[in-house]
Amino acid sequence: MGLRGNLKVPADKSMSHRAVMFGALAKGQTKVHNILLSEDVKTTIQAFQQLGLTIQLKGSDMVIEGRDFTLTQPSEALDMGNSGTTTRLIMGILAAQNFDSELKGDPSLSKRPMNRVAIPLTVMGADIRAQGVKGTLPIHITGKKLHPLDFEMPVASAQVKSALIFAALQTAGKSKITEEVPSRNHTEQMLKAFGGTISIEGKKIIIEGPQHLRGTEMTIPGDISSAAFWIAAALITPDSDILLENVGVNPTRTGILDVVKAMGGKLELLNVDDLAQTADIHVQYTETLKSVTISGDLIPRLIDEIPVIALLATQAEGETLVKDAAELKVKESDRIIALVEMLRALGADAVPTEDGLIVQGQSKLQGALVDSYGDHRLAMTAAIAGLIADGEVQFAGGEMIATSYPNFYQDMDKLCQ
Ligand code: SPQ
Repeated sequence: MGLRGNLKVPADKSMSHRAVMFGALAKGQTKVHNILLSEDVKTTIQAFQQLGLTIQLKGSDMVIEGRDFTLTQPSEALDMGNSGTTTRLIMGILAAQNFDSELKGDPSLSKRPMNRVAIPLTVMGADIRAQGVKGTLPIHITGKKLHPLDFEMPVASAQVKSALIFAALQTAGKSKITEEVPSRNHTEQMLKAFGGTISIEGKKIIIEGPQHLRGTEMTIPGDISSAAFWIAAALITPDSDILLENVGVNPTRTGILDVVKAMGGKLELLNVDDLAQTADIHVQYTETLKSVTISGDLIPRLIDEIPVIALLATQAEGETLVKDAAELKVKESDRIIALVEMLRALGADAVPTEDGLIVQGQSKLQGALVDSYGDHRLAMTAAIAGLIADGEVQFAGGEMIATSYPNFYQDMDKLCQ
């Protein structure tokens, strides 16, 4: 049975986190419509409430009374849960505040490297003490007056870039961040929407601080990283024809659309709004998908979609190669190892490489008990595999899906009726 009908996917997670943070740091009121209330975004909201913010939620509308960069010292450690984005971005904010704070996280987050943010912030004069060797949580931050930075990003990471932008906004002078390979630019775009200034000169981002921002009103579009699961599901499930409405199509996030086109998938964008960077995505079952090579600048544009793209590759003719994606090793799980293990358990032909994986298509998938490693994107990939596998796909850790997509199963039921 195919997937059919229209669906409004949940709001963008990256943008929702940033809307809370900018709303907190601006002066005056910010109204955010269609905010994502997933576990990760709730983590951000709760952290800012502990930092003294008044945040009102009514359905998916949020009203936040900004504090003009002056937060209150929290009375206990801020719990970052499973959210890498909350942790890294808040480090850039707290490093320049006038108080001490402590960050802790769940076991998965407590393994992820925070040095990538702590090191450049320390160069700015920040005082950040981590307990683990790789700068892992728990972390203690003593707020300091920072000085500007001229930094070349060693890895393409929107989280590192955003942390440094938040720090630079609170620092007198011109900070420069050079990004060899561009990563998602929601922070830069949202900064402008809140009345801030940022200049982009080629690969260099320049922020002159200190700045004051003003509250605004915005609507968050659907998350292309969540839409990706239904795009893949519809392409590989016979008799599928779906329309995903009002999805964010910021070009720094649309690598999956380029890959699907290169694979020969039946996908078209309708109602494209260039200004809002949104579109409806129409996807149909495609009998013959071709293999592709995914590498270089394309990787940051689809980094979170690689698990479900790899599943797609099991149904494509030929060899799909993913390279330059070593970043996958430091996500909610080691997504190279965990993904290959899952695909193999399902009967697919997949091998890990140093910086990615190779998938040989086409394989008939079979039901199996697989491990999602407590990683929401792997759990959703397993659930989509279950739509086409012969037999049941079972996995533990399904509750982690709420990290980014609380209504995942309801939406699956809607599309699979
Ligand atoms: O927040 P978290 O846990 O790091 O979330 C993930 C995800 O799969 O949802 C990564 F595991 O997305 C990151 C993404 O990989 C969200 C993000 C952002 O909002 O800035 C940027 C990417 O990470 P990075 O390290 O490339 O900056």
